[in-house]
Order: sequence, then C-alpha cells, then structure tokens
Amino acid sequence: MIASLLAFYSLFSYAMAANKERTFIMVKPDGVQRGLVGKIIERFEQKGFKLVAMKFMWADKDLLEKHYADLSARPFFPGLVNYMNSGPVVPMVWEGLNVVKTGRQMLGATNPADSLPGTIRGDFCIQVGRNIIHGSDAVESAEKEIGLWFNEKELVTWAPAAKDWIYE
Ligand code: IDP
Ligand code: MG
Repeated sequence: MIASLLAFYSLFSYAMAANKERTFIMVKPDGVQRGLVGKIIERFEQKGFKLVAMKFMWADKDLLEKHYADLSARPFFPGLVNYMNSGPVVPMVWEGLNVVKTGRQMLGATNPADSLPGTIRGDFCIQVGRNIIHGSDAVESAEKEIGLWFNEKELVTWAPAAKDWIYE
C-alpha cells in the first residue's frame, strides 16, 4: 500500500516536473515593427502553454552578443547583432510539457524558405535574416537564455485556471 502510494507520488511529481519545462521565446525587431506580437503570443496561448514572463525592451549589443555567442564566428554574426539591435524586442518565457521541442516546431525552420505553412516563420516571413522570432533549441540553452534575459523575480509563479483541461 505504502509502496504503491509512493510509486504514484513519484510518477505524479515526475509528470508535474515535465509539465514545468521552460523555453525562451523572443519576438525579434521585425516581428514587433510588423505588428505581429499579438499573433505570435496567440499561437503559444492557444496551444495551451503557460506564460511565465514577458517584457518589451530595446536590447543592447552586449546582451545580444551574449545571447548569440555560439554564432560569433559566423560571417552573418555582425549583421545578426545589428538586426536584433535595430528596434525593440519582446522576450518571453513559456512553460509546458515538451515546450522546447514543440516551440521549435511551432516556429518552423530557421530559413523561412524551408518553414512549413502553419508554422510562425512559414506563415509570416520570407528571409532567414528577417525571420521574426527566436526560440531556444534545447532545455540547457533555454535555461541559459532565460537567465540572461530575466531575473528570478520576473518569472511569475501562477496556476492557470485551465490547467486540468490541458493536462490529464
Ligand atoms: P534559430 O534561430 O532557428 O535557432 P540559428 O542557427 O541559431 O537559428 O541562428 C540564429 C539566427 O541567426 C537565425 O534565427 C537568423 O535570424 C540568423 N541567421 C542564421 N543563419 C543566417 C544566415 O545564413 N544569414 C543571415 N542570418 C542568419
Ligand atoms: Mg538558435
């Protein structure tokens, strides 16, 4: 009896932890300038993911160089940093089961020429250098990016009223 209760509890807490995976999503300056912030947020809301943090800011180059540090040797890096620094952005944290992988699928391929219709990039943009949205590519990079763009106080703890209708 106790063993089965314990097994149930550990399964339950495992499932709870899985539902708390987080990703870092950011509307890039072209997405903001083109008035697509609401449409992008809507995709994540209607899917059932939970918004944990969001802000509107003009990121400085130092932050953007850190954010894209892995790409610093690529020829497009200076142009990428200039593009990301050309206007305000909307960084966000979204939470849910498999949100990192599903978030990437919702974004579509990096180059919009390859992004399928129905994805955000597939539906709203044309060129890789103006692909309107960023999304973390792994749980580890998500943690790193969330720590770079948000402090602990900005990550809001709350329970959406619909959670029992989204998760069984
Ligand atoms: P991702 O955003 O899909 O994760 P990454 O390879 O991490 O793609 O590249 C980061 C960003 O750098 C892309 O979203 C895009 O804005 C830009 N980028 C990637 N490759 C190119 C390129 O060949 N030319 C111009 N910009 C690029
Ligand atoms: Mg990337």
